[in-house]
Amino acid sequence: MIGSSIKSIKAREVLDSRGNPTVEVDLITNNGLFRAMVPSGASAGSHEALELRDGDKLRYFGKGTLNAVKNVNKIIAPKIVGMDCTNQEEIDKAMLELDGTENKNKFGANAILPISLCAIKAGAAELEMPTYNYIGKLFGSEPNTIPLPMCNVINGGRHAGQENSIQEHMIMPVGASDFKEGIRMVSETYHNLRKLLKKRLGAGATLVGDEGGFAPPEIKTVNERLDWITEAAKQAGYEKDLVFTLDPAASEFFKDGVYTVGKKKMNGGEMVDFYADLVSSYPIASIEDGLAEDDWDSWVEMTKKLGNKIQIVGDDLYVTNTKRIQKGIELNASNSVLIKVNQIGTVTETLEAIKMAFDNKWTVVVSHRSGETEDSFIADLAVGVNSGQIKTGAPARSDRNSKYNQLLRIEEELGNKARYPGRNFR
Ligand code: 2PG
Ligand code: MG
Repeated sequence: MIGSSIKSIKAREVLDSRGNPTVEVDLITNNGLFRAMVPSGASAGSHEALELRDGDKLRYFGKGTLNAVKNVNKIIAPKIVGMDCTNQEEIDKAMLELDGTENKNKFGANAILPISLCAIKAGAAELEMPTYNYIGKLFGSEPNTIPLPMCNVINGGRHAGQENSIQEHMIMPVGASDFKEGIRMVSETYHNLRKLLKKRLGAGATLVGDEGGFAPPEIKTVNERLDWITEAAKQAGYEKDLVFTLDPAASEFFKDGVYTVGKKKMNGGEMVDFYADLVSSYPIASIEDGLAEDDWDSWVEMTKKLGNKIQIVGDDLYVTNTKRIQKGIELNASNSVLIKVNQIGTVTETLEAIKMAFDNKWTVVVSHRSGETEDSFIADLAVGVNSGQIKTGAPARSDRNSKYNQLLRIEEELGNKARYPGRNFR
């Protein structure tokens, strides 16, 4: 087939938004150059596919990715070059077979993923489609939904250099009539929060964490943080248009059966009660990773108690892995899944995870990582599968806004066809 075969693949080490090395791949077909970059987590789940780091302490404190780069250039590329770029499943399958391990332990998911992402972009170009439409074709959907943005406005936990703290405090503009209006509501609220913080606590309180949300060290409890956000939303005039979502990233403060939030120590049941209290006091619509990644019993308890009121999202719990999602479905451990491409390592497996969730009436939140790049692929992914929700940080910093900006473009491109879920996201 003219134009569709992959002519070359080349990887290199570049920097992510935290200044850590990551892998970038250039893939060339007759249609030109297609590029993809790999994101990286800080509060990563222990069941994720392997992120291969060199371990050479003399380079980037051991975080180098030269071995992953070498795996692409020397081993994977020679097998994939020559393949038809529109054959996504075959490309991903070939890489999985070549790696041959359960968790991409041989090459690293950071070697496999960028090729998979480049292939999607090249395949879309070959078929003269926008990437989201090509994803829709592979997924069997008619892409028309611009996702609700779940925007992080206060960073805590690992992303803000804190311990025993809720990680992400987010707002979702459910009252907007389209994405463009939604992102404006969020941005104006974010800037109002900045003004409030500066006025009352000084400029130091407006410094930001890894995902662009403010990280005021003096505001320690989740209640106080939500109060500040409420005030900022009120001042912006959007109090009724925004709901809150949280990602406590509970595996980070769970040890030997005990959850420690601030100075408070709780067991799983008490942790669920803690969330139940919050849900009755604030307009919280969604809680992700409220419990630790292997504390299945507490997840089941939380879903029983709060599952019909709010969205309960598994991130570290499922790691975009159909085996773990299947277990969650059988146990009724949540009603939603977070999707991160680098947790699993190929586009094909990512789409399978999303399909499994939808087939079981779960919601899906497509997500960034705390270490990001300028690659905006996840915006196309969210539209391509009609996920209805995307979590990609504060409406600030270009690593986060590259995704929001791509969604603005897609919404414009879809014109009258574009749908925005608003309050009906569940
Ligand atoms: C999360 C993510 C992204 P990280 O926990 O959901 O917000 O963080 O990439 O550090 O795992
Ligand atoms: Mg999370």
